[in-house]
Amino acid sequence: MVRISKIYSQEVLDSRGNPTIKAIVELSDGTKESAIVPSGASTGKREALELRDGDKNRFLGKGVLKACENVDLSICEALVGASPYDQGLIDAMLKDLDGTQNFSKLGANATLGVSMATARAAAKSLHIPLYRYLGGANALVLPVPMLNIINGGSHADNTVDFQEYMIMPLGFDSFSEALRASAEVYQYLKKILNEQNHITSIGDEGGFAPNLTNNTQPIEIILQAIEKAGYKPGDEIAIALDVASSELVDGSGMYHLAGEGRKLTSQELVAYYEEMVQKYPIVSIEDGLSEDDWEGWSYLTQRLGNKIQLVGDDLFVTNKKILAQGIEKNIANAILIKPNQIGTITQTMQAVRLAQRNAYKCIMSHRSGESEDNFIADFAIALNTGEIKTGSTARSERIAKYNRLLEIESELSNSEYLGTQLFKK
Ligand code: 2PG
Ligand code: MG
Repeated sequence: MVRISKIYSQEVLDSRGNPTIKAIVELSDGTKESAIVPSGASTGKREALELRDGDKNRFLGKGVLKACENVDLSICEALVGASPYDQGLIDAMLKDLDGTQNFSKLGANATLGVSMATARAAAKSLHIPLYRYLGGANALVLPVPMLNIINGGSHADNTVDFQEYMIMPLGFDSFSEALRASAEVYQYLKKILNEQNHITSIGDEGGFAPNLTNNTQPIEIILQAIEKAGYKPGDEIAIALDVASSELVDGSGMYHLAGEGRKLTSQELVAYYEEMVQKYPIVSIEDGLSEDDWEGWSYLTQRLGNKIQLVGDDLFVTNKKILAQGIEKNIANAILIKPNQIGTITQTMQAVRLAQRNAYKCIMSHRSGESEDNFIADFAIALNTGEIKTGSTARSERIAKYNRLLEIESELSNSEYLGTQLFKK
């Protein structure tokens, strides 16, 4: 029987130059695999704990040596000798060893790194791709990408309040064609920004970060870029937003649109979205209201839930218990899936299953702090999420995921790209 023979870690850097964990798992058959954990900037309050050292003399307090030590000592001791092929048991052992609800003892960065690296090692040792190991013969849906081509909010130093302006290439028959069209739009967007004398420096997720005067101007410019590239806005390429509004709300529940110089109640913000949805081909809004504003969310879902995808990110934090409350209260109709919000592969899969059973859409997602690790590409296919959010068509840590999806598409004989079917009722 193949067993886990060694687990250890290394402190490496993420795409923002902050430290993160690389976990390495070795098996008794000689297999060795690793995984690098991502890190968010606009994090939800109820996410699992990302353990940082707090030692101001190293990496401004952001070092992860304690989390590395947890991998090297207690996690290694507990898991050595276990079968790598029982992901559920591995992740249950990690949960038991930690003993808290949110991995506040070991750190979710430590546990997720080990959880991912174990799955990779198991797949490699069985000589099958990761998507096949995690998803079986039914893993075949290439996800529609959400490409964040204008960055604002806490991902860029500009005047745009909303965090992400994304394009969704729906009117295409394959992932590779959809990605090509998106890359073309990105290049035209750069040309247009240049022509209009806007800066073309980019934000954390590879989207441009121009200083624009309000939160609809980015949409207008993106629509021009779609047309210039020769595509039909809406039918072929639609718009998705991540407002990340938990970052905009104050203690009294008012939403500050600093770039527009105004403050809105949640009802007023919903009315703003309704106007936008009427005017523009928007198919999805993420975190339209804050993680604590469940009453507002209920109203938002009543107003727009039948028309567009409403995604809970900070709202649900990939947590099946919180998602269950949302389903019960009829809040949102989709969930963003970020493995490091919850801390293990198994718990991530549980959230996806619960969502799919209740007809909530799932979007596999990167974090704003990423690395060359492309695990989420395979994971999206394994779980047939149908959608993935992993940045623009620039910056290698984003491209690593897209290139892996291209590779998988060429490898699969029975792949499906949902395209326009994604939002068909
Ligand atoms: C988000 C993410 C990823 P962060 O809000 O959806 O785009 O950002 O990783 O900073 O939470
Ligand atoms: Mg988000």
